[in-house]
Amino acid sequence: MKLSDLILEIKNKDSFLCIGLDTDINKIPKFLLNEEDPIFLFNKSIIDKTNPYCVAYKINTAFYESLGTSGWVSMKRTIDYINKNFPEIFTIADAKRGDIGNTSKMYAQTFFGNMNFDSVTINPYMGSDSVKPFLEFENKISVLLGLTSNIGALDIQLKKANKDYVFIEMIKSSMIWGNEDNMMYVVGATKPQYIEKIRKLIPSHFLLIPGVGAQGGDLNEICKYAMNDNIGILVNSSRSIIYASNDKNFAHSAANESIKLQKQMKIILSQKNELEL
Ligand code: NUP
Repeated sequence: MKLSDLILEIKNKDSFLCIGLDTDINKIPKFLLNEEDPIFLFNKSIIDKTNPYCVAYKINTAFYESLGTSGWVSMKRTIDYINKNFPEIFTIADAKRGDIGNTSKMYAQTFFGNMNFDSVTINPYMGSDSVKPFLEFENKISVLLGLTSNIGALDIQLKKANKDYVFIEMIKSSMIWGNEDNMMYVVGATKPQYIEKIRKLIPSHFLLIPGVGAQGGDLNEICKYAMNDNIGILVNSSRSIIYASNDKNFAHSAANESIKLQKQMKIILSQKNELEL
């Protein structure tokens, strides 16, 4: 998918919501466990009810890989289901890969070539040769970890290197590896105080912002600094949506949580439009 298609979908749906399918076999409703593929069935139910309110689904691969072969099968069934039934929805493999070039090429083939995700998250700290193989795929987007939402971001990313933070130096170096059409950055919703600085450095790149919901990030605060003329952000929420309830109506509850966020996003988008008029 091209970035321009994603922007169109954001405008059509008045939403920049990304729903995280962090599907944990220990957290899904117990009655699903009798089914042949509970993980896929859970995802399918969530997707069927929430797709009108979101523009992206993010599959965190750890939840699937931890189950071995059956997890990979559930992941493939999920991505195929989205691509077949909702091709307008952007998909993200949250896999945080990256290795020497020779190996990164295989990771890129896994998530772009074989699994057919639109994008994959990449840990960029091994440098340009570890990211380049992902950028060679056409109409795919590499999402580089910029400033992450976790407390451990303080340990390295928010230490000073030269005059600036390590993560700022990383963005400065990496922004020339690709362009605004094939690269995005992850910026945690829990660290809004750094977003203005990031936007000065990369005014045009899309940002994938996780951390709203269970991690406590504030949607309005993020949007104030992170949005650009092309909207420029996808905001992810996983647990607060997909585990909104644990009974037979779980997918309906997930839809209700999605609607709450989508409504807030619609207001933010219309306020932005008014300001620009
Ligand atoms: O900095 C990051 N923070 C983060 O939470 C980068 C991420 N990729 N994530 C992922 O976003 C995390 O692994 C999980 O899949 C999702 C957030 O989930 P939740 O806190 O909304 O449940």
